[in-house]
Amino acid sequence: MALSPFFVFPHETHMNELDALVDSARVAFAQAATPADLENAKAQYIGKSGRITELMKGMATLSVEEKKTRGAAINLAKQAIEAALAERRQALADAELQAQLKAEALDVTLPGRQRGQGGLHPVSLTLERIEAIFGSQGFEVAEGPEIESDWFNFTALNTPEDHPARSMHDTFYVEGGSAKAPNLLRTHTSPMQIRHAVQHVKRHRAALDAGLPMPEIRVIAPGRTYRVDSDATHSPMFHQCEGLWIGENVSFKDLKVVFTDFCRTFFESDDLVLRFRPSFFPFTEPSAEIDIQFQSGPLAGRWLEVAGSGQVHPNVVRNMGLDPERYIGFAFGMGPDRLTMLRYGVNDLRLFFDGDIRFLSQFR
Ligand code: 2NL
Repeated sequence: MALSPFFVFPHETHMNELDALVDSARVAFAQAATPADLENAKAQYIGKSGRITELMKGMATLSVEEKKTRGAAINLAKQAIEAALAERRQALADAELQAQLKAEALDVTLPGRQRGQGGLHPVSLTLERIEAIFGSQGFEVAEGPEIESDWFNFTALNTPEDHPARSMHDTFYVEGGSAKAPNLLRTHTSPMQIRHAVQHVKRHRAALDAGLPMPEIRVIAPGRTYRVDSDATHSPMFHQCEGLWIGENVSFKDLKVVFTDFCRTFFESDDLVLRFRPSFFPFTEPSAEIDIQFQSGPLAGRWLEVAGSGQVHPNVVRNMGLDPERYIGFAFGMGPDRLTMLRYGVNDLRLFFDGDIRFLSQFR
């Protein structure tokens, strides 16, 4: 586009020194990136020893007439600089406010923080299933102390004084009690069944003494147990659930029926068979290991040991306060930790007790 004939190039204008001063102040203010920079720049122009003050002082030698016009011109320049300063101050304040608003921005459309949903431990889920299944077969649930006396944990259960289970290598002994009757962390939940049976017998003492029949004892004892043992399949703390059934007419057949029903319900499969394999426990005679075999599914074909069992030893029946000639019973003991591993296909017991929520939360 052609230039207008009235256009004048800037270098041809007589830009007076005051205009130049105002321009340079504007540039200096624009370059100030922070309020502190801006105040420094301000001092150079309108501070006590700034350029404007210098110009004012320079008027001393002028005539009154010259002072008037020169003073007015300097004042105009000063006002222009002050206006530029105010404008820049505002701009910096606005920018700072915008930055702060941006930093503190709250996106109200984001989903709220959720409270973690709790859930039961997989072994607790197993214990609940065990209690529900045996509950439906008329078994009570007995819970009690984890610190036990030597009597309830060993002696009442017909365990000889020199039995290896009583050694310091196998059992955690705790303070309290005496040398002859030490306290310990229970190594199984049978002591709780003895306690339950003793209470039951006490409640029905009068009937028993009158030769009247006593209601059957049908109880399970789930809970924490402790042994000096630690590897991929043993933890010093583990769970146990024992069952006890005592009456005048209870037989091994009843145990088989009850336990077969339990296994089929617990593993949600009727395609499963049981095997009772002769074994030995101090508190039962005869004794048997209970193995199960799935006929289909991922575990099919292998015999899996799931419980120990047997007819309650006459000495143990006597320690419950009952006549072993009249009362006979069956007991079994199983490991809920191992049952949980089988049910979910977990191969390392320690995963249950490491407390890693990523593992544990898969089961709830
Ligand atoms: C096992 C073995 C068993 C028992 C536990 C028991 C309890 C009383 C009387 C007699 Cl009160 N016996 N319990 C009997 C046989 C085996 O458990 O291997 N458990 C995991």
